[in-house]
Amino acid sequence: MPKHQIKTPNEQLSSPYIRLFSYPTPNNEKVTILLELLNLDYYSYQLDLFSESTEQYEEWYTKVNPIGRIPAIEHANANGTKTNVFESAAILQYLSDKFDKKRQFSYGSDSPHYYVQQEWLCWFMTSLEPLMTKQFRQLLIEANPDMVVVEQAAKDAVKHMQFFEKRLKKNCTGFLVGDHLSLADILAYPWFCSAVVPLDGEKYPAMKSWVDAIGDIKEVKIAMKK
Ligand SMILES: N[C@@H](CCC(=O)N[C@@H](CS)C(=O)NCC(=O)O)C(=O)O
Repeated sequence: MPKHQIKTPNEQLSSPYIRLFSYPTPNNEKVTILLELLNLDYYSYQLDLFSESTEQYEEWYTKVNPIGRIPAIEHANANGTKTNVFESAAILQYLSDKFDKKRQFSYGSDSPHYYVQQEWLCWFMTSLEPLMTKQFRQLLIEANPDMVVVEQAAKDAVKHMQFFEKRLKKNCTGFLVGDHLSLADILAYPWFCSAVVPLDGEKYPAMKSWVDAIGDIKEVKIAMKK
C-alpha cells in the first residue's frame, strides 16, 4: 500500500521517502491523487488544524510551510537531502517533475501542452480555488457560517464554472488539456466532487462526464477515501 499513516510529525524515516503533511480536504486530495497514481510510498501525518491547538502555526511546521497551511511535503532523496514544498499546485509540479518521467499524468516543459496546463493551473489557483476554499471554510469548519459570504462565493464559483464547461467542450478529449489526465484535471477534480460545490449535471454535462470518468479511476477512488 503506498500510504502509511504516521502519528508524530518527526517520526524517523529511512531515505528516500515522502512525508505528507495533511488533513482530509480537497487541497490535500489533489496531492494524494497524484501520489496514488504514481504508486509512490508516502508517509502521511495529519495535522490538528481546527482545534485550539492549531498545530499548523507551531514553529516546527512553519519551517515546512511558513504560511501554516496543508498540504506540504518533505521529500528526502536517496542521499538523505531534504526538500520541502508547500502549495498544492507547486507540490503537484514537483512530484511530476521528479516521479512522472513518462509524463503519464502531466505535461513536461518539452510538450506543446505544457503552457496550456500552466494556464489552467494558474487560473484555477487564482480564481476558483480561493472561492471554493472560502465556501469550504464557512460551511464545514465555522460554527456559525456567514451565509452572505457562502452565497456570494457560490455565485462567483458558478460564473467561473461556465469557463470550465466551455473548455472541456472545446478540448473534446474528456480532459482539460491535451488527450490524457494532467495536473490541470488533478488539481480541479476534488473540488467538483466535494459537498461544497453542487454540480448541476444538466447545466454542466461536460463537467459531469469529466467528474464521473475521473472518479472511476481506481487510484482516484483510493486517494479520495484517505
Ligand atoms: N492555496 C493553498 C491552500 C491551502 C489551504 O487553504 N489549506 C487549508 C486546508 S484545505 C489549511 O491548511 N487551513 C488551515 C488554516 O487556515 O489555518 C494550497 O493550494 O495548498
